[in-house]
Amino acid sequence: MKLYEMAIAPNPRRVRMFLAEKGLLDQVERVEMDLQKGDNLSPEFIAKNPMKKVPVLELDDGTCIAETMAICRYLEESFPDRPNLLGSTPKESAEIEQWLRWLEFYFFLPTGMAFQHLSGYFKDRMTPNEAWGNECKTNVEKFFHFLNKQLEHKEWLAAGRFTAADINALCTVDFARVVNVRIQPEQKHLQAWYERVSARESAKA
Ligand SMILES: N[C@@H](CCC(=O)N[C@@H](CS)C(=O)NCC(=O)O)C(=O)O
Repeated sequence: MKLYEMAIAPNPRRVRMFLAEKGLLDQVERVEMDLQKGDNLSPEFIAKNPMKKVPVLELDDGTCIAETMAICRYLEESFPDRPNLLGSTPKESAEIEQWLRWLEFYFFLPTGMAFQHLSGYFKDRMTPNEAWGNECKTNVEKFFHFLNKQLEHKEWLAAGRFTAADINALCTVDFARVVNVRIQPEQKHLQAWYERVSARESAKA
């Protein structure tokens, strides 16, 4: 398998951390792309993912899978003997899915929008709107508070154990640094969870 990615980009990190938790990193050849230079806009790459985004997992038969969670689901189902990260009962799967959707819609997307609209990183392919960037950044700050409250009485976000929800939240908390949003000193539950998840070997992947 080949993973098209960029090491510093947050979505590929979610996949690498997932692979590391499953002990599968060595089964994947990593192909580093330069997104700002536009490696993802070449005809060869568009043939792999017409949405022009990384990560893309290319299977040995040439099939290309785009979308972080689609890749993670493929890995989860292909390697069922490895640690489960997406739920092993209907109730667990539903709770994890609920969190994945909250994290995607109300945390990752606003963080990405704030980054794109405030930094101008992709100004060659979009028109940044500072007011929208600031609105998104405010929503990211609100989500930090939400996470802190949710973690008041639990160690992990979903299913009472470490799951893909913790991976996605960690990668987004770290990504939020690019728009200057950080865990606040009073957000003690979030900080304790952050230290727990960051201490895992997979967080370095
Ligand atoms: N929904 C996609 C988002 C992928 C995405 O936005 N990837 C970013 C890097 S983290 C990218 O490739 N950006 C390049 C661009 O927008 O030109 C996923 O979950 O994989």
